[in-house]
Amino acid sequence: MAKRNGRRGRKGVSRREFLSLAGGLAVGAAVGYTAFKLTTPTPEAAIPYQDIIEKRGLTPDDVEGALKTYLPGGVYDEFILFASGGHSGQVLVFGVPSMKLYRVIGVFTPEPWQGYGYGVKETMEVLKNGSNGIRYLTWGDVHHPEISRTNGEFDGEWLFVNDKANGRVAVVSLKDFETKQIVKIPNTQSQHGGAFCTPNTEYVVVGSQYPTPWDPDKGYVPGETYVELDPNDPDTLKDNFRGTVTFLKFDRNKGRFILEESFQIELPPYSQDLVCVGWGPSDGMCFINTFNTEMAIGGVLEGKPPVEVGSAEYDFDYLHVILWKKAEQLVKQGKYKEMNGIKVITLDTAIKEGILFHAPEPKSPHGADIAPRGDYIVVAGKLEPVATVYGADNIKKAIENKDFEGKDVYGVPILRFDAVKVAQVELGLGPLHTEFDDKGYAYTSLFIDNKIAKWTLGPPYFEGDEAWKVVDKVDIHYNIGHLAAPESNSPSPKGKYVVALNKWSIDRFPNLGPLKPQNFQVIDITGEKMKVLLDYPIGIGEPHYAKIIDINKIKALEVYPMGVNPITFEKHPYAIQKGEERIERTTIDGRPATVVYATVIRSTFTPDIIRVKQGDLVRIHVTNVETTPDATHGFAICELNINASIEPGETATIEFEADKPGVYAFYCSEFCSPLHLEMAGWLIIEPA
Ligand code: RUQ
Ligand code: CUA
Repeated sequence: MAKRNGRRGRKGVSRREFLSLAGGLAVGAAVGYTAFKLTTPTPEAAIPYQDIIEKRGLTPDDVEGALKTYLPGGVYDEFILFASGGHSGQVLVFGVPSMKLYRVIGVFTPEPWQGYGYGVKETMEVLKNGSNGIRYLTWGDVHHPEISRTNGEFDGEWLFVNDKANGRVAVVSLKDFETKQIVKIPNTQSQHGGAFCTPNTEYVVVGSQYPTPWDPDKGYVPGETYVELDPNDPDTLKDNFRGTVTFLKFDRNKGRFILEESFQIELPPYSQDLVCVGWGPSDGMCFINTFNTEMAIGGVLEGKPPVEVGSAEYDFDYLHVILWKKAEQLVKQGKYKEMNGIKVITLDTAIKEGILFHAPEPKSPHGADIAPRGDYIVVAGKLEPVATVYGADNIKKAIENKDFEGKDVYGVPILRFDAVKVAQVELGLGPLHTEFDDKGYAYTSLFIDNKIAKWTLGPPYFEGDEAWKVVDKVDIHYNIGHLAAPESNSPSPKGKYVVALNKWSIDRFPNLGPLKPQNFQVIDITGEKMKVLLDYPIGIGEPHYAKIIDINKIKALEVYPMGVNPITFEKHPYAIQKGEERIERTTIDGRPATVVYATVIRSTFTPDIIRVKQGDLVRIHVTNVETTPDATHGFAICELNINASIEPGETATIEFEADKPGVYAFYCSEFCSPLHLEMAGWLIIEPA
């Protein structure tokens, strides 16, 4: 494998090959490339392209990849890719096709350069309110980004991401690319199946992953709920654990989840995996693939099979089919139980009222993805070399006709497999996730084969013999998990590229130690054959999924309106104008405090000497009175673990306890001006 794409023994491009290639490219080239004029008679007169190609030993494929992904400064990418940062707790923002990294967003993890979680009160509160009541959480395992939607289409206003490790979801505004809210999902320990929006972002849907310990009356409370987990009791999971799917009400104007208007459905304690939410013919439904319907818990020291063996016993697992619009009605009718601040439709009620069904899925499946018209749901086989395709109309009809083939151990009806399945497509080994383009093709990642398979959807995308056929495969490097195509999983995918999110990179990059980077590969899908254009190593936590959106849909702010609190987008109550700076000694909640009203502008802090008393609570309200784009100032206080990043127009509150006496320099931590180093001041904490 290591040598498959090694650089040894490759032939360079001849001048003729290069010119014909470049000429072909120039014809269809986007703005920026046409100026190249590669087809003029003597291109080598100006720049010795051929020398460069020969010296660097580039192949025609290399040159094509370079020309199709190179982006000159000042020219913008066509698409923006939001990648989860995995266990970095961040979101990474790239351009496609260039793979320029434009932004790293601290979400579940404090991020000092953004002033996120290092003394800035507003951001500390986001992290604190989003913790779980037993720990101040400073990391998350980000898996699935989602963009807010209008009529099913990505609208570019809000970004949602989940934290698998702690059962949380966060809201990021795409006006300033900063985190606004983190919510701990009640009654849920881990959470893999989020975040996915209903077509108009009425709700953000999240599914639990590993079974949550469950008290039938009290649900789950971290640090409190205790149940028996006994490897000798085959019913231990069945009786004492549950899964959940949560519909978090989203207030689009405020950019906040509202738990009081949200609801949850209790699910069997299988491992819920990926969620998808339908539109068109699948509108009102959501789907969750599951594994471990065997409810194995392991116990290798107790002589039991490990989970991965115990959970592969049955030939079929279940795709949950959930009628969420009907569930919403049940909540309106009061058919719920309030548990830990959320309305819960119990498993019994869900069965009795007919909002939960199972569709059989071949053994340990993975992923659930909806075709552009909302008509097909594709579930990949993972352990089976096939993708199983379900028809939305078939599912609706089977539910209506009670076309069942039995019930699970809880009494959830199982839809007859042959009634809901419309196709099974043999793809290759280890199929995981499927994305779609604008021409009726599906692209499925093959983890074990190290490939992406391109295949045709059935009618009305492709008819007759052309339907459900693999048409191409491309090698990727290596161990691909998700893949992402522009605006896939929406009614209007844009095609053009697929980005492979590869877990391993092995020999693709220099060896910089045992922890290798993940590898993103940009793949051109415009031709008959898919073509890898670019490798891009990810030198940070493992991205799982990514969403790609048309760059024109992003409408970010240049500067904040003056005196705004970026967390709420409202006027900060302590914003001031230049000339209003002052220091006040006062009491807050009955205790001594010093409150400072400060401004920053190139290259001055006002005030620049701040005197407080030991034992004070200190609040420094800083307004950046700049109106120039990019004129950000930092506010770092030496030794106190404090750094704020204050963007033009922003007001932020730095809060800390003056618990130890001392004299500390503070300074601007953003190189803002020629006198940036002089932009400094003193914090004096006088001994009590
Ligand atoms: S799923 S391991 Cu997105 Cu393939 Cu998380
Ligand atoms: Cu302000 Cu450096």
